[in-house]
Amino acid sequence: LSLENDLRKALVKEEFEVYYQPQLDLNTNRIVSVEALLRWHHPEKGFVSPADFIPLAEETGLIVPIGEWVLRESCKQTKKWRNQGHDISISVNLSNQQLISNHIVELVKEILIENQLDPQYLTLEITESLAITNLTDTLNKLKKLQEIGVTIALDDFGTGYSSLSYLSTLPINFVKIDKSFINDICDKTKREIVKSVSRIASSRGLTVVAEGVEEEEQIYIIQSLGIGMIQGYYLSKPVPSKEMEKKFLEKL
Ligand code: G
Ligand code: G
Ligand code: MN
Ligand code: NA
Repeated sequence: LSLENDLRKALVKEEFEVYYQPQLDLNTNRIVSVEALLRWHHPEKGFVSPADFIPLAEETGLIVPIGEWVLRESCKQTKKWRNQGHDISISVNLSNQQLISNHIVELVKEILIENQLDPQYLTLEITESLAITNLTDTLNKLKKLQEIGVTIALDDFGTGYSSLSYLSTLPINFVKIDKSFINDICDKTKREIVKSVSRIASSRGLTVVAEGVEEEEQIYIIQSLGIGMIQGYYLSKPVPSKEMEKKFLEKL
């Protein structure tokens, strides 16, 4: 309960920070995008992992204002990077509750306009669990977001109640294959699954992203499976904006 109280105050007390993790396009060998990942600097506990506070934020509904802040903050940062001449896109996690909220499409539009960021540079990551609740409403919102030019990515694919049929029924542009599959990519069975997902996704015109790439050897296999983009510790862990600039953007 005390953590919940602290979480309620965290936005006003400006204890949140957005970290960024690069995504590499294997065809051009360029960092084309970064994923925004929220961090909480708790006044006493120090760094609280999102794995611990995101579920709490979702239970309490606090994820709605917090998620709005992440979206605004990361779009602002991306516009700044683009103004500096870096051709970079932003990928932001969207929680179930944010998508359910009535004004989500208007909110996304508003934040893009506010930052003068072209919708083509924003990707919203949704998860499979979110896809099955309020299906008709969810599908409509996702379609509207695509209509305004925003990219939709299906995150953590292969976990939970994943289904290959999502790849042909959901209005999505990207599919991010969960790191558990990439971790075991040397295992023949896992590799066959990833291969199937990649083939079906490609036939639908979806871009496939491999998450959790840690070793160089994984990249050769990933590339042979027709996967176009990678993300993971091999490139970098999520880092603050300044570090992102130093490590990746200044070289462009
Ligand atoms: O970043 P890791 O960086 O430890 O993130 C842990 C979990 O928290 C992941 O499942 C990630 O998707 C989720 N997460 C991180 N930032 C955000 C955010 O801004 N919004 C939502 N909804 N989830 C986030
Ligand atoms: O659930 P989502 O995919 O949005 O969150 C990504 C999560 O994966 C974050 O917690 C992020 O820090 C973590 N992550 C990113 N790259 C790697 C990696 O190479 N290995 C592992 N173990 N975790 C990673
Ligand atoms: Mn994600
Ligand atoms: Na993921």
